[in-house]
Amino acid sequence: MVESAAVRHDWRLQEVEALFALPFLDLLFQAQKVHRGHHEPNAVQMSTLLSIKTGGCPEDCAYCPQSVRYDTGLERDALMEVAAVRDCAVRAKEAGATRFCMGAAYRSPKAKELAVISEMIRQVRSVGLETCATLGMLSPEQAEQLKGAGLDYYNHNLDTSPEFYGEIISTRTYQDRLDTLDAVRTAGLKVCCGGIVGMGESVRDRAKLLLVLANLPEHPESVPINQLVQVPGTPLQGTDRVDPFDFVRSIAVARILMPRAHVRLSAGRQEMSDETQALCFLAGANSIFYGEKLLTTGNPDVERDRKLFERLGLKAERAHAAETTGAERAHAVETTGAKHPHTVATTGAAHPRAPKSSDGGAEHTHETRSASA
Ligand code: SAM
Ligand code: DTB
Ligand code: SF4
Repeated sequence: MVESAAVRHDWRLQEVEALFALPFLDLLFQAQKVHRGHHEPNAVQMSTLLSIKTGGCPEDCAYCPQSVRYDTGLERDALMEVAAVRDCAVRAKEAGATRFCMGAAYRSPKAKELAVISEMIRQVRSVGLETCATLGMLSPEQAEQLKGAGLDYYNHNLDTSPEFYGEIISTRTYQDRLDTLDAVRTAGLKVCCGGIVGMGESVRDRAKLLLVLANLPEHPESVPINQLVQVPGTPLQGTDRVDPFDFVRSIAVARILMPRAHVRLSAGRQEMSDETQALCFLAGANSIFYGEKLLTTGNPDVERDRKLFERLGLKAERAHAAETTGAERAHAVETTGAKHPHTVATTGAAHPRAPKSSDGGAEHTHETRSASA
């Protein structure tokens, strides 16, 4: 690994737009340099998604098949039973995932629902997986409750720039989202926050979304960059498709602005060629959703990913220490076996269908990180 550059929180729009305007190869070279300064270059973190409550959502997000306002033919499902969620987590772990993300089509969860979900989090943790949830808006008390249940990450996306946001969602504000992110961070949870490319936004909107993320007081630990999955019945069905190179550019700029974050190549992989995905990894993506389903739409099957990882020499990254936050993280030694005895077995060897683990069975993975956050 080469020496890490300082992590900045004072990016200017002009600088971000200048990155987007670089020749493609110059941008990728810069992103790859940053990537190698902060991460193991051939390791990819793997999260599996499960929709624990599907459809019937009162919000009007124009991209989303789960909104009650659009006729997408999606069947609604009530909140799942805890035992069924646990079974899915066991299968995800067996397939090689290290993090399990539970998604619910809520505007915000109710107390009764949060009590059940807290139990799901405890069960998923006991399987030996990192936990993530995405349940809509949270109050500070709800975020604390989830932290108390052992939640590691909370996913809440800004989706797009503050300026374009109103074209996509009218039922909650950008500030509502920032408030939830603040509650999540204050509760000591790790933040997973990103957006969607391909909703008809301009390059400036992409730059502005990444600018907001990069200038947060602390960068999100995970930054999911989704390519819009066009679902018939949603208002965004039929939007002009994004040029794959422009999608790769968004990944590269996210990598440069937020050097320590895991940038996740998220929704949209099923429609991407292997070559486009390889360019995303070269641009600094080091996380994926793994397993044949996202929430309600498809994702590449495990076999396709296994072959892709093999062809590219990529390895599955092992689970991180669950309890480090803030200042601790700046010097964190990323442990696997010590804190998460159950995650040790999450390797290619134990699960022949899973992409190979990144440290080949070593006890610890050390990550060099700049201390200036
Ligand atoms: N209801 C919760 C919320 O919106 O906060 C959690 C689930 S919601 C499905 C999580 C995120 O998935 C959205 O913020 C959006 O970024 C992403 N998403 C939803 N539908 C998508 C689609 N069709 N294509 C790409 N990303 C999508
Ligand atoms: C995120 O940024 N992408 C995921 C996760 N966070 C929850 C969701 C993608 C959903 C794609 C459409 C669907 O499957 O319903
Ligand atoms: Fe509801 Fe979340 Fe879909 Fe928006 S993105 S409609 S809040 S499930």
